[in-house]
Parts: sequence; structure tokens; C-alpha cells
Amino acid sequence: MAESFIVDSPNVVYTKDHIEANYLYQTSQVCTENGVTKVKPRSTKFTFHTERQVPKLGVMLVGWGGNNGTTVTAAVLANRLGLSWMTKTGRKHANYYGSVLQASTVCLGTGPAGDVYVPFRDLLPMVHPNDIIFDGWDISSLNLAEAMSRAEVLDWQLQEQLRPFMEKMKPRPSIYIPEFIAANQEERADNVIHGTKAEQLLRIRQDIQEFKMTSGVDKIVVLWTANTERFCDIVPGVNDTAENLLKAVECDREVSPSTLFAVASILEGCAYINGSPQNTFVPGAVDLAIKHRVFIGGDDFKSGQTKIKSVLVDFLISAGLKTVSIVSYNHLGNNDGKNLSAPQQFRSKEISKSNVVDDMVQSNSILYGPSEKPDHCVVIKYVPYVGDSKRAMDEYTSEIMMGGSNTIVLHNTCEDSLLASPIILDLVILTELCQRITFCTENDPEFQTFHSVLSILSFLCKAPLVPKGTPVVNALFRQRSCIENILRACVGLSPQNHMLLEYKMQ
Ligand code: NAI
Ligand code: DG6
Repeated sequence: MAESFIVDSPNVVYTKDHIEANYLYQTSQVCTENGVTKVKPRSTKFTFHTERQVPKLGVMLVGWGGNNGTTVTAAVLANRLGLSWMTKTGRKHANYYGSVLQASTVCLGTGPAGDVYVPFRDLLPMVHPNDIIFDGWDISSLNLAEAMSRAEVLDWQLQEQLRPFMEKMKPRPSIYIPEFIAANQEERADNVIHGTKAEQLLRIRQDIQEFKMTSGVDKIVVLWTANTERFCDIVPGVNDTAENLLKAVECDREVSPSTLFAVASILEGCAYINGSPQNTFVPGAVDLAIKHRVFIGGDDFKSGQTKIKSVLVDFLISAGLKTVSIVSYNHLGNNDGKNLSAPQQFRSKEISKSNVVDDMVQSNSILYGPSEKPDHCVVIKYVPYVGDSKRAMDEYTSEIMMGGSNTIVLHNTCEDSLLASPIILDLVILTELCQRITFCTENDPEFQTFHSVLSILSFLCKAPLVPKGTPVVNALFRQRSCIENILRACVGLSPQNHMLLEYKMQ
């Protein structure tokens, strides 16, 4: 048995291939009838099917030779090989800290000695990161060992141990359209695919097919961790529908590299995740994913400053404090910072970092009027000396009781890529798991998958992509509960409600 626990319930059946769980989904529907607001509790019977067989997963990174690409590859290798290395503060061991699936726990229930916690990854059968096979593309030709050294993220003694493995890894040539990323990236671009957009698309599709055949993986997830691009204009007839987007590729109209990769992945039946802020998922790309029933997810890894913001502002507003000003300043000196020093690429990041408190503000009409929002300013500066060690400084000001005010100031220093790498692993592992889950309801007995726009990934993204017309949740712990409770539902367990009624009786 692959599972670390079994659920002993008539509602849950373990077959050789599946876990089948009957589950009562309870919601509350609010309506107004004759001027009276009514809340009607609703229950829907769901049946969840989760395939137990965990596949061999291949992950293809666009931007493989970048700081994130090299760091996540190195971290997986170091964990797989059980490496340790000396630093001036002692021996360090490879680990997966920062991965919600690998390094955090969930409460299963109560045992004789109190609450019983298991690793998040044990809720359902999941790919282990040590088993992921990496491949990818980069416009820079450096092999992964040289690129890791260029990134200046990992300790030297660890790099020395990894070099023999990583120097054999070489990024595939990629699509370089200079106008989409900063001009200061040009000197890196010595590994590019020439030709028309249609030819470039074909080449990426062939790369995916070739990797699948030669590596022996069962399935592939493609993830963009390349430079932030400028936003694309949404142009009717060019990128508004799947059909027009495919035509635009054929006619060499404006299609960004990240969208070309999305199209190639979708046409190859591979899930595609965007770890950067740009609007890769133009309406035509979303339409294409839905038509091909392929998962897409994004946008922009939620790694540091934004993660704190989506906790702190949730705390402030849910505690009844009126946050009125948020100023987020940061500087960094890696290649990401260099690229973001160009105005159009900064603008993509500014948009992604700025909308992250909207749901919290809108949820509280006691504190905020209908169109009222806190002032929110985002500044990013490039300071080469600090490298990947990003400094983030935030000031949050809230109005408190009777005209008082409360200002909280934070200063955060840490390696950006060591925060992003575990998020990359969570994104691909969760996406793969979702591909093995199907469900039906009492009203719609045909089994279906989740919507192609995989909003369960919101916890890991700054600007969560959600199906059209559905709510965007930014608050971090609501996002985490969403993952946890859906996975619990798949094994027939009720949502975590934190009521602890059993301890509140006489
Ligand atoms: P990086 O600049 O070190 O790596 C990006 C890599 O992409 C470079 O090696 C570059 O040569 C390559 N590249 C550029 N255009 C390409 C293309 N069309 N095809 C293939 N490769 C291409 O940046 P880093 O630090 O690895 O970040 C990657 C992305 O992740 C950036 O967009 C960044 O904004 C985003 N991000 C990073 C976070 C972090 O904490 N590190 C958090 C959130 C987002
Ligand atoms: C400067 O903001 C560079 C960016 O790529 C960020 O470091 C990255 O998006 C992480 O942002 P955050 O807000 O999650 O720390």
C-alpha cells in the first residue's frame, strides 16, 4: 500500500487502482426574497476518484538555465543523492523546506494522545520530488553546472558535488523575441531557435515529444520560469480565441514566447504553468486549454513579500483594522532584477504584486466603501551587489480605534530562488495529482476533471488564474485550506473546521 494511512469509513473504498470517496459538500446559498436576505444551507453529494498509481513525472522548465531553474534542479539532485556540505555555520543537509507538500503537515484527526499530524504529501498518493526528471530550454547556452555557478545561489561546496551531474545537462535552444524581455538580456541569447513562429512552435512540440520518448517519463508538466515579459495587447482576431491564436502563429502575428510555449504544451497534452507575471494566458490560450482539456495554472510564483502581504493584510482586515496604506519596496541583484529594471517588464510585475489584497478589502464593507482601496505602492530596484539575496521592506499603516493609527514595518532578506524552487515543485506535483482526480455529483453522474484553469494552485501564485467569472482568493490561509480540504474530500474526510467542539463540552 502506498498510503501512510487508510480512512476506515463506509464512504471510502480502496480498489487496486483507485480511492473512491463519497462526500457531502455543504455550502450556504444567499438570496433576497421580498426584501429579506435568506441563507439556505445546501448539500451536494460528490464522488471522488483518485488514481493511486503515481506516474514517473518529467518537468520541462522554460528558463532552465536561470536562477530558479538551476536551483530547483540542483535541490532535487542534492536531495536524491542525500548530499550534505560544510558552511561557516556548520554542516547543512539537503531538504525541501518551503514546500507546503514536503515540509508542512496537516492534522488527520484526534488520537488518544491528542492531534495526529501527517506530512501534507501523505494525504493522497503523490509524485516525490526526488523522482522528477528535469529538462528544459534557455536562450542562454550555458550547461546547468555553469549556470548554477553564474546564479551564485548555492554554497560552493555543494556546487562542487553537483557539478559532475549538472554539467551533463544542457538547455535546449529556445524562442527569443527580443521585444518581450528587457534589452539588457540580449547578451545571454546565444541559444535560440530561428524561423517563423509556426516553425518555432513545431520545434518546441518536437522537443516535448523527444523528451518523453528518451527519458521514459509517463507524463510531462511544462513550467515557465524564464524572464518576465511585457504584457501582450489583447487583440480581437489575433489572440481572443483558440482558433485566432493558432492562426496568429501561422501568420507570424504578435504572440509572446511564453504563449507559444503554452500553445505547444497544450497541443502536446501537457499541463502548462506560468511562474512569471505576464499575461501568457491570453483569452485564446485559455480557450485552447479548455478545448484540449489540458490544465493551465499561474501566474507568478508567490514566494516572499507577497506571501507575507496576503497573510498580514488578511489578519489586519479580519481583525477589524482598516489598512489604508501599503508600501512595498524591494531591491535585488540577480538577473531577474536586471530584467525588471526595464519599465515594461517592471510594469508586469507591478500589476501582479498590486492586486493581492483586493479580495480581503472587498470582503469588509464595514471598513471600506464600494470603490475604496488602500493606497498600494510597489517599488523594485536593481542593485547588482546583493545578487539573489533580495531585500524587501514593507510599511503597512492601518487606522485603529477612535482615530488612532498603527504602522507595521518589515524588513526581509533572503535568497529569492531558494523561496521559488520549492514552489515550483509544489506546483508541478499538485498539478500532476489533479490529473489523477475525477469526480461526479448526484445531479451530474458523468465523471469529470477539474476545470482546465487550475485554481487550486492559487496558494502558490501572486496573481491566481481562475476560471472566468469565479472568485479570486488571495488570502494565504484560505488558499491553503482549499488545497487541504479538497485533498481531504478525496479520502472522504470532512473539512478542517477548527471548532474543537469535543473539547468544549461539560
Ligand atoms: P533568471 O533571469 O535567473 O532566469 C530566467 C532565465 O530565463 C534566464 O536564464 C534567461 O536566459 C531565460 N530566458 C529568458 N527568455 C527566455 C525564453 N524565451 N526561453 C527560454 N529561456 C529564456 O530569473 P529567475 O530568478 O530564475 O526568475 C525567473 C522568473 O520567475 C522571473 O520571471 C521572475 O520574475 C519569476 N519569479 C521569481 C521569483 C523568485 O522568488 N525567484 C518569484 C516570482 C516570480
Ligand atoms: C523583485 O520583486 C523580483 C521579483 O521577481 C520578486 O522577487 C518575486 O516576484 C517574488 O516576489 P514576492 O513578492 O513574492 O516576494
